[in-house]
Amino acid sequence: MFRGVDFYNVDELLSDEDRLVRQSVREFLEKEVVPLVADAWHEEKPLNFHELGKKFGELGMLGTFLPEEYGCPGMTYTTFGVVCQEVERVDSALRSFVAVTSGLVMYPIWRYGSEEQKGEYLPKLARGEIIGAFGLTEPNHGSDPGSMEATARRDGDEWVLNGTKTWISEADVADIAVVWARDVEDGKIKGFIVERGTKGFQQTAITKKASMRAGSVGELGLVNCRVPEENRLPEARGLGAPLSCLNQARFGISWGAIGAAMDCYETALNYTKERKQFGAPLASYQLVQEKLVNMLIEITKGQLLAWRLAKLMDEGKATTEQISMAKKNNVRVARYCARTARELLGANGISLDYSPIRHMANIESVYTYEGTDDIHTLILGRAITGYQAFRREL
Ligand code: TGC
Ligand code: FAD
Repeated sequence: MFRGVDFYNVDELLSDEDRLVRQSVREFLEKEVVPLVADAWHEEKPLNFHELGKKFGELGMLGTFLPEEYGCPGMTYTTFGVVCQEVERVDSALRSFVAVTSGLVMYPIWRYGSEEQKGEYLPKLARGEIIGAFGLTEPNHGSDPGSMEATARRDGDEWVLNGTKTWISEADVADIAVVWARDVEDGKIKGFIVERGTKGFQQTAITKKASMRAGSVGELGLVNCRVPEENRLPEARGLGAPLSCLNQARFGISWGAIGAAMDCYETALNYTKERKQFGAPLASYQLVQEKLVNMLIEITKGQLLAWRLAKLMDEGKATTEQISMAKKNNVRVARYCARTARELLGANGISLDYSPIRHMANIESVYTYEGTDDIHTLILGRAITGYQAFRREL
């Protein structure tokens, strides 16, 4: 079993609960999920999150950081980070499912929902009984969700929703979706819970992906889709509401990406110790050692950044920009490690019998979603210079 990459004794910074949860998650994943992942990815047959989700729920992996109410686990952001690291070590699609459920579906309901909405949906989501999706991105508005075209029109006790959300994780299999649309009356962005089967609500899968093939992504169509006023998130007012949810999921990515990087590093280390060329193990050559050492250094820096961010999150002190830095840096680390590990495995590196090429393809999604690498650069650039460089007048 994987023993972890821990050159700087980061484990000592974790609590007993963090380590206990990690051990249970690791044992479950190694036994039940690892054997399925490469085939699921190869065949683009997404893992069954309706089945896996229930076990994830039992292990406290869904909404980990939410307080112990409405059936939520009541642990810390640090424990959530540890969970994300474990699942993404196996496959990024697993972390996507955990981060979307926790940060993009449970969090908005907990933070912006009514008592009835919390009582209705949070226990089921925490137990993995239902699956959720988060619809923000549109065909014409990805990095700039503030320009979204989806509309919400009040009609008596109902809202009529129109628009298209695309590239939505678990869109096709979700039982509920938290969907964002602009109120045609006051121009403000509002959040709605739309249930599967609602008239005018279409859920379709996107296929032929060359990344995240063990998970599902799709489109949500809203065609005169009517939802009752009770399904509007009453406390969500404006773009800040969906963006605050992104903070939670971006935090999960900052830990998760290091999990993928660790798996790549460990695979490359084991392989180069075994594989001989020119009569000696690859690991005995200086050029190979340099690559392994650089991976380990980047992983260790990323681990420390993620750990510190978790502590700031637990204290309620993390800023959006600190989250951006950790997301940006740690996804870059994963991208670098996946590519380097792939290289160190030679021709075997392009086979799905080894994990690096799968991580490498998955990480391209992670580099793009939850704010592209460029968008996080601009968020940080705005913070340190005071100039926003997202928009320009033409
Ligand atoms: P801007 O004027 O900066 O902000 C509008 C209002 O929102 C507030 N705000 C935030 N609040 C909480 N958390 C954040 N991260 C926030 N960022 C901004 C801000 O204070 C303001 O509030 P107020 O009260 O002053 O109105 O908005 P902008 O339109 O200029 O956009 C800024 C920008 C570009 C940074 C933002 O649009 C952005 O982050 N774009 C990236 C879009 C993105 O990340 N999409 C992700 C979709 S979900 C997804 O990818 C899931 S992947 C699946 C998985 O996670 O596994
Ligand atoms: P664009 O915004 O069109 O960007 C294209 C390129 O232009 C990028 O390189 C970008 O960095 C660059 N760019 C954009 N603006 C600027 C600028 N101002 N200055 C410089 N460069 C710029 N969305 C959801 O709402 N929910 C989900 O669950 C979800 N899941 C996803 C799952 C997967 C697997 C993927 C791949 C995407 C998912 N997304 C989801 C969508 C994701 O959030 C968007 O893809 C992302 O925000 C980028 O938007 P875009 O693809 O439209 O790219």
